[in-house]
Amino acid sequence: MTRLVENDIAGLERELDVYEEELLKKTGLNLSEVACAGGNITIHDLRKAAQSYRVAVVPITSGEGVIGGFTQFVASIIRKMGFQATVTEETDVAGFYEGVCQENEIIFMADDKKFIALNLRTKKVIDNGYGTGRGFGAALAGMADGLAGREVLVIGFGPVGSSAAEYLLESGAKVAVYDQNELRMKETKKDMKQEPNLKKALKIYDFLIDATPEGEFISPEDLTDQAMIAAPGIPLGLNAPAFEKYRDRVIHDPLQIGVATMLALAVG
Ligand code: 2YG
Repeated sequence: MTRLVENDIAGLERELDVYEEELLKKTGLNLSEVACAGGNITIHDLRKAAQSYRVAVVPITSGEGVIGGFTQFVASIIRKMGFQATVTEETDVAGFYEGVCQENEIIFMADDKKFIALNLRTKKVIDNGYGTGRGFGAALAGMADGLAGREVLVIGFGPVGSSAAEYLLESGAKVAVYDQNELRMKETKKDMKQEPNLKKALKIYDFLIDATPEGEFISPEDLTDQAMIAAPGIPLGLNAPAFEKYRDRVIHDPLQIGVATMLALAVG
């Protein structure tokens, strides 16, 4: 799991509207709609939840400590979905206490190992990796105008890749998986195809999920002309010329889709 740095999220809060316009252009869906698709809830249910839940985001100082702008950006993504969200004054346990006492029933918090959304009313706890995988699966489906019956290659079968693959199977897609780690490949489900050779596979599949922490390992000549890529992996797996060529069919962000889908799953 890649740990974000301040620079990965600097300035993104004020660009959230532009980000959402681009998402809408590429997928036909806004952030809440992608989140609802990935979270298996209706927009109506999300709107209702926004009237009944308030959200607190708690800064956590353990491990490598607070990432500048992280909790503020998380809160702004949640507000973009129509919810009231605040970053607590206090950090850690004191912050959690403050958030609960202010009657927030959804708590977002992240240390260096786990980033979670906790629903205090239903006791549901959602992991970022799970939400991110499902959200990017839903975004790819939006870009492709549905993936039922289509072949999708998932690169990287960690928490994000495996949940993306789960979402794609639920959507009726034919899922193939590549992971450089043989043990991970063994974890693929029986109805998933294993692709042992990445370069060969990239030449076959038009629909890709890049769920690896590797950067710049994909060049333009590796991809099909029709390729569409949803890339939750940080840093981006496409190198600069590949991103330039395919940018209108690439979805990549450090937090937006993952946080939005965590919220939809947490209130679902
Ligand atoms: O409260 C804070 O500011 C810090 N304790 C947050 C630490 C977050 C560490 N985790 C990550 O940076 C990522 N795993 C977050 C998810 C990225 C998903 N693309």
